[in-house]
Amino acid sequence: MYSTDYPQSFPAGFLWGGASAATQIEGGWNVDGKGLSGAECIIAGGQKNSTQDNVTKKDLLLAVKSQSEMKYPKRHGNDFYHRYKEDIQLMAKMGFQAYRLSISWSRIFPHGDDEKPNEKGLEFYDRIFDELHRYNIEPVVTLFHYDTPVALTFKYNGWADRKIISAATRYTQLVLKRYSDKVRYWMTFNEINTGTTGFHATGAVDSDLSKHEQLQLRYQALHHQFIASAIATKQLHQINPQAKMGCMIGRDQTYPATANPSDSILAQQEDRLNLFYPDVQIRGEYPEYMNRYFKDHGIKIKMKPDDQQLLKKNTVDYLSFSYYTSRVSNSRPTSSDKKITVNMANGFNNPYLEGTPWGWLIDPVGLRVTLNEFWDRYHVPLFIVENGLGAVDQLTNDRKIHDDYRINYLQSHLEQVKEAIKDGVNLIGYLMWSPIDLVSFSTSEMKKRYGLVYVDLDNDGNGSLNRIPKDSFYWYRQVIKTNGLKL
Ligand code: BGP
Repeated sequence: MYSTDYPQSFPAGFLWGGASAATQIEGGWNVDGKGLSGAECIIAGGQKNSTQDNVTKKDLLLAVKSQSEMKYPKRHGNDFYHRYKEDIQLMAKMGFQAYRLSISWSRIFPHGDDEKPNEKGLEFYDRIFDELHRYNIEPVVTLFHYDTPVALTFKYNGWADRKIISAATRYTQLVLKRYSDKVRYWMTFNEINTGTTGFHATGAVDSDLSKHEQLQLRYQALHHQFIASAIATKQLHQINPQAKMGCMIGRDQTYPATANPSDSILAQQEDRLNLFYPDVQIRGEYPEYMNRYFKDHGIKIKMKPDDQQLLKKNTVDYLSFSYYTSRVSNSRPTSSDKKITVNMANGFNNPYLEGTPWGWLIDPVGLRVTLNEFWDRYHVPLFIVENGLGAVDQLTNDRKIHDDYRINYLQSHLEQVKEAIKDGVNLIGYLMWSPIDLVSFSTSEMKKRYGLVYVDLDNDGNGSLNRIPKDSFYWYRQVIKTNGLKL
């Protein structure tokens, strides 16, 4: 019988917690046999940002050199490598039920494709997962979070060469198996939809190419990631049929600038360049609209005969995404329409929204729209695996951080999440970014802070690394305790 009941709030079993990534937290880059990843060298080196288009091999060589000379203290992340027990205890104090982290490929295979894995690296993640389980915190693990081993950039130009797939899937087979009884939730590529901007996602140096050649190379590299993702999904389902594999995209809800149909069609076209990724990974095939896009832009994707079947047969179990902001498509910008780039996406300013100190537009309702649109489109479980506010925090004399702005941000987004659940969306959980302050990815700064816990470390690497809970820490603890009843 059809029931008109609808959920009133967060369901039982909803996973509350937070998220981070190896490159931005771990540190410990020069211990226990770890190799380097391209993105972490660039973050640490500070010469360039790895989300930029103009990273060259020379930059990478320089960054590797600076790394080995230990010139750049930011490379320490927040030193999670040595302080994980304290950090996990703090998460437990907030009542975390899940924590998302990524495995650093170059900690396991220092050069990406070494003959033997680095046992010390594997043991590190064993310790992390065991520690999390001690507090009943479910690990949620990203296999690739912007950290292709730098050796594979030199060898294959990262994901541009199909040969990287066998190295990548040897790594995924190993870790999926090794941690099969410790991890149930996995995801393949972090924000795979940012792969056409910058160096970070594909680990491919293409600064000497024309714009068109660059796009060709990046879409080809992304095809290789789709294939590696499908293989990893197949591996997981064979190893542990109960475990779940997700895809992960960076979501900026897209609005037309006006009710003019030309803005609407543009918004749809630009949005599809992001929806393309979950379309492939959830529906198992390249969508028709991309054929036209590729043709119009002179792009040809080289596929092997079995690729299409592989994609079709190995779709993911859930859709996870980050949400920080929204964007505006404008087909007829005038001089007063301000162009902005937020979260690696280009768009226009939205006069209805306020921005963060870094200009990211704050749009909680956009999150509800996203959740509803994703649920309507895919009907697979959804998982918010990043949402948070980057801000400058002030440590007061009595060693407190009164971050009501962060509480407001998280609270207003959670209110909309609750509405989306009432709308009928099937949501697995909410993981805020990030429990402990970490190095910002797009700016390589420490002062752009996201944590509920403050880390005493400045942009130049000075500080005790001591942890201090912020006001938001106590607020979030209450939210989790009441399963979102008290926001
Ligand atoms: C997402 C990335 C994260 C994280 C976050 C915040 O795009 O997945 O790694 O960094 O954005 O961005 P930023 O650190 O650039 O402020």
